[in-house]
Amino acid sequence: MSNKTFMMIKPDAVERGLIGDILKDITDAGFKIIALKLTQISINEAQTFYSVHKERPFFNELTSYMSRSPIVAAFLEKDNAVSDFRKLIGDTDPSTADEGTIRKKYAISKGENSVHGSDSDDNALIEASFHFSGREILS
Ligand code: IDP
Ligand code: MG
Repeated sequence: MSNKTFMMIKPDAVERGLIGDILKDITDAGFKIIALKLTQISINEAQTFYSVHKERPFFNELTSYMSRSPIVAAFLEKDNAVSDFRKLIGDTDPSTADEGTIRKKYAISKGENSVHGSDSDDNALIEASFHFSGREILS
């Protein structure tokens, strides 16, 4: 499964009308969209999705932000999808992200950083399964 990754367009970017721009950057970079939806998660779902961060000082800020308005969830396919997507989005903090990366172009802050990208093949599958049923994923 090393050719798939999961991503989200986060509330700050959906609120600013950036869904189209960000999806274009992703497909221009060679990723194929194999599942896609506009949705909104509850605070409880945000706490589950980000449970690995539950001891971090920003956990409450992160989970209220991620549940405050709609997101776009997508499952993507490309060779080396996880690492290539992390390169495409750049550092967590836009102030240190490389020029041309999605976070450098669009993110507001380290917290409101416009996009999520899975950090491993295992997490890509876990995160995609959180948002998509089998029949929503193209093969
Ligand atoms: P990543 O999204 O680049 O993998 P993580 O360290 O896994 O970064 O953190 C998950 C998310 O938590 C980040 O994308 C960001 O939205 C938020 N976050 C991370 N560090 C901070 C912080 O120091 N303050 C506020 N929010 C943060
Ligand atoms: Mg992470």
